[in-house]
Amino acid sequence: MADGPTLDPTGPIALTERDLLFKATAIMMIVIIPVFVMAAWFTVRYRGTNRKARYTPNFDFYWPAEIIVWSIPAAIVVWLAFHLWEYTYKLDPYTEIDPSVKPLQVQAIAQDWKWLFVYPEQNIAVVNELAMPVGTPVSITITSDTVMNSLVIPKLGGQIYAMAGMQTRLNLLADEEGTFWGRNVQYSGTGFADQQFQTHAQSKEEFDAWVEKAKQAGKSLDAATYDALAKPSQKVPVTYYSGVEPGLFDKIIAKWSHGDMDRMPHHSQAETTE
Ligand SMILES: [Cu+2]
Repeated sequence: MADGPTLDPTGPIALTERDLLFKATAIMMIVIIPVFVMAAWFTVRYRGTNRKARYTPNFDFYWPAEIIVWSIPAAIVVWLAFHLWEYTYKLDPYTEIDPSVKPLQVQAIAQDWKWLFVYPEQNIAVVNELAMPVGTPVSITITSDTVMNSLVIPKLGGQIYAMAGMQTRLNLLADEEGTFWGRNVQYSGTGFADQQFQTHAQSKEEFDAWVEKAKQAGKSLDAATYDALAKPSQKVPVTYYSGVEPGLFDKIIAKWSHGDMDRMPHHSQAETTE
């Protein structure tokens, strides 16, 4: 179902999000369906020409009706509030999916108008393509080297904002092999429409081969190459870099945080990039 990735998830995060969507929709139907039925029924039954319907112009209060119209919506609001609270913790994008497994680290950097993905442990980088082994949790730290962007891979999970001078985080897992579409969903100007990428969820062997392919690129993402890449460009083809300038991700955050240390990533981040 290529047209409805949110309704056809391939990972536990997107699946849980869909569960909540279905549950909330179903529970709201308890009010919505009777309202639509009654809207049609009352219109026909109490039409001016129907002399059989009871005419009660002085009616103004009836306890059973009050109890029904207040208690049912109140119960639904309580139910929705409880489930949103529960799922907000369950789906916290900063929470590791499986604390017993070391996640694959990826750093996502939004640029005008492409996504740069850095794999600090593999020391590679790639523009507009993401790869991950199936069944391995992926921890994506996200920032922007331009205006606010937002990262989403609908088959795997919901969107997280990318902001200059700040770091956000998204933990995902693909439990089936496949190629999943992702993009920026925060309007950012001229090249926004084409700021898309494919995510390849692969077997461990295929992923290792993918890393090897990047390592053969023969072109390293040093400071000068990065500055050239960061300039606005559109419909940028997939590009591999066989090396990455150490600490690049933190430097991009530092560039926009103007020395405001509270907004800098903390120790865990510094350790993974050094
Ligand atoms: Cu922010």
